[in-house]
Amino acid sequence: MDRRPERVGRAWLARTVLLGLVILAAACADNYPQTTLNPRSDITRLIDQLFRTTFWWAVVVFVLVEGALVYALWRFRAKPNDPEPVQTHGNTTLEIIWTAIPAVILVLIAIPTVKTIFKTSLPAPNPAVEVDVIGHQWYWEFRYPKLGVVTANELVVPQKKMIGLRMWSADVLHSFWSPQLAAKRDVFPIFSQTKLKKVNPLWFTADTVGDYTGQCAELCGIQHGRMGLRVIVLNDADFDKWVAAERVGSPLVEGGKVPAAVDSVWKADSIMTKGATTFLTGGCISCHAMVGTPLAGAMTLRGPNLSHVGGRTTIGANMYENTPTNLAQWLRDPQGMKKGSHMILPRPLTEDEIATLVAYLRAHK
Ligand code: HEC
Ligand SMILES: [Cu+2]
Repeated sequence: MDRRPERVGRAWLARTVLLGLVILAAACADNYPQTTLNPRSDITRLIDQLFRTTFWWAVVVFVLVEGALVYALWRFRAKPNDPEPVQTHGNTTLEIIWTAIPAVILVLIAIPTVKTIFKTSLPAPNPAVEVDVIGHQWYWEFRYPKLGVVTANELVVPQKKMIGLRMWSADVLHSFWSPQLAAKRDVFPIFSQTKLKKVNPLWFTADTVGDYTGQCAELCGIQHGRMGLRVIVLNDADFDKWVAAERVGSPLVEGGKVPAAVDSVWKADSIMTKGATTFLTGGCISCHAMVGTPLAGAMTLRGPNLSHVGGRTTIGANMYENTPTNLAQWLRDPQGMKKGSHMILPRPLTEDEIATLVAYLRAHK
């Protein structure tokens, strides 16, 4: 093989260019959901504007500086038999100029930056819907204290309404981030012994109905990468319908009590009664609040509230589609489905129990 330095150099250049092209092509993929460059809410638009302002300043600086550099390299390059050039040491005027210009540019960038930081880190001025966001290893809990809803992993909100989030963690540091809808914001463990007893606010107003993804953005353990979320934006009528359904058996509405009318319908349904029994004997109750069981009203169990899990589009924090097959496999082998997760069954379930539980969980919309 030819190992002359210029050949090796050229091979590296070719590889670098190729890698660059691959990265560029990947960036062009359409419908890339977790992009900050396609803002769909008021707060992400503010951040995007700031990014673009800073970016264009950087482009101008880059072109001027690199242009001057390339011009100087070419114009004053050494030619054969050139005499030694004049040696210059220090030039006060030049030094003042090249200190002053960057200083002015930095101030011009700092003004919108500081303004945006202040604006985006305040609590929501007048939220239409308030949600408490609680990070857990490795899923998200969403509580709507005023609407009486407790759910997980899918933050359902109405469009064009200011949503006010208050965020904390039940265990370690997490960070809430839905790139198109809401800024990235740290979620602190308020019950820890550290000094970080801080509930962080965040607000956003979603432009349009849609389904957006998000992700924990602070390394928080083995399944950090699988601590996803969805933000589902509905129109007002659909949102009201969703709230009404979620309120049935919510810990925030009469401590999880089911209205008598609903209760009698459920009691007549064999899947509901058989399922509730399996939920107890299978040990699910020790970690999950569930409507119609003695711990329906519990707020601080290890796992997500399952009272309306049948209505969620995904399970495992946006990891799997919520289908009967995935749900069954989740119950058959939770550690195989999400290694290291805190769902550890006290004993394996029989296939009969799994079938009962799948039907039972799916019936809870
Ligand atoms: C030791 C505690 C524990 C036990 C026991 C347990 N779970 Fe879980 N479960 C969890 C945790 C924690 C999660 C969240 C896992 C994650 O996404 O990281 C979870 C998640 C789930 C989910 C997915 C929910 C969602 O919205 O993503 C379902 C469904 C579920 N469990 C059902 C059950 C059933 C049914 C049983 C009983 C057979 C059971 N679990 C027993 C802790 C437990
Ligand atoms: Cu996390």
